[in-house]
Amino acid sequence: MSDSQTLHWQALGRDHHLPPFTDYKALNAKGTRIITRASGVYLWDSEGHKILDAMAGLWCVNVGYGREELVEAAAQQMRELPYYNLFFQTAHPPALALAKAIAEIAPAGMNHVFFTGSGSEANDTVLRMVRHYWAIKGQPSKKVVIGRWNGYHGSTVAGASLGGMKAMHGQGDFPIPGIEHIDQPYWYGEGGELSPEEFGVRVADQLEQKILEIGEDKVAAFIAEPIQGAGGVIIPPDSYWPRIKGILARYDILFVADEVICGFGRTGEWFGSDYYGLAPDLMPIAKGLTSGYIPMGGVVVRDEVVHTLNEGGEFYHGFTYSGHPVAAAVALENIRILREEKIVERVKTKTAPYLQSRWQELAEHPLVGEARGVGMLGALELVKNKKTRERFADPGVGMLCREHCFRNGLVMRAVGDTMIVSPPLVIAEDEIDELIGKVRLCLDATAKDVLG
Ligand code: PXG
Repeated sequence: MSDSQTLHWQALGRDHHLPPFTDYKALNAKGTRIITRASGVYLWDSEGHKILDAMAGLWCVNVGYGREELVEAAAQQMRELPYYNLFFQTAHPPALALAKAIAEIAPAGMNHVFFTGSGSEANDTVLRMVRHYWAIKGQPSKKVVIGRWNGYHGSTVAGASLGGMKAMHGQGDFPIPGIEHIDQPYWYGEGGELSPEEFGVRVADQLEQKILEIGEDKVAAFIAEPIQGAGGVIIPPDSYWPRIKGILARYDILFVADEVICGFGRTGEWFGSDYYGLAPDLMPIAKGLTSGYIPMGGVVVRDEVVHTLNEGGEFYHGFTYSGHPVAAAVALENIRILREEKIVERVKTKTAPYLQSRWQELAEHPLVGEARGVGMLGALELVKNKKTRERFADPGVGMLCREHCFRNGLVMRAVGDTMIVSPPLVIAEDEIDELIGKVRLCLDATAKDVLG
């Protein structure tokens, strides 16, 4: 493809498009990168560069790019029934079959799904549903949802509020009332002199303190990602989830495990809740549900909650595209592929252990303070001083590294100075070798820039 074609698209972007999570002025000064096609774990840009996509798009292309079966499932469903809705006592086969398929892979006792168009809509549904639930149970004052600082639950009003991204909160007075936050279990960044185990207990105990401070009679739910994704692949210390589980057992509040990233095999189990042995009441899902081929989300709901909802009259909530038949057909086919090709098992027994052992080799690099990972998730902390965990004063080291990644044909995401990967679950061992080789190249180039 010619450079002039790229310039043409960049001009269209500048003249007509407002992209998400973007500094418009900064982007317009240099022009956007145009991705034109993809296959397997690779992308190609408009200049013909081949790029290893170590982020699976945005943590979503679990079965990899170019799966014809998903294309066929969509085309077939479009011919048969391109749209109908699930409102007002109607339904269609793909949504019903998908709800059953999800119930089969979800943790025990979670047998119903409310469909949405995205992960953000799933979390808006969570807020609506938990408040409705407590009202039905005669406790309408139980409204407050406790989230965590630096958690990510989407970008709608409820999503941004449940999340704990302070920069997002700063743009327009969020969180909305009725949402509170506790600290994240980010030992490397915030653990100070405590051991990871001590720190895990300390931040988990904040949940109990918060419940007592607000009053149990006012708390509806606690929401958390099993592993924080957008926050920087924050893997809690081993002490964290058992301690949280103990607290949840003592108080009558709902637990929401946001599985938008961890779900559908990312950790080597079907859900992050399986990986940590959690028993959530609600699980928002999206991304890997369709491997990103088409937008879809949902909330998987525990039987006890459903029993209560059944007694509550009409739930005044839903979206035009809740359970869209084409999206449902694609999701069903995606789940069939994950199951029949035993992709989740392969991640658990073969490719994740391989990725994680090779990822640990990167801890030796002079720039890397910590290399951590679970399943098909990995993070590297870039630091000035490995011993003291001191960061670089200039906050752009992660972005610098990211630029080197693009130059070397690799998509790796920077969250501040934390570099993260979340490759397609189908990545093969030789592609993992290529990934590690490229990450090393980029770390070397970054080190040259900042360490001299
Ligand atoms: N929950 C979690 C845990 C997520 O990661 C959402 C909800 C919202 O889903 P939708 O489909 O509404 O985007 C997400 C989304 C990033 C990045 O930069 C992460 C997400 C979205 C966009 C960018 O890491 N996660």
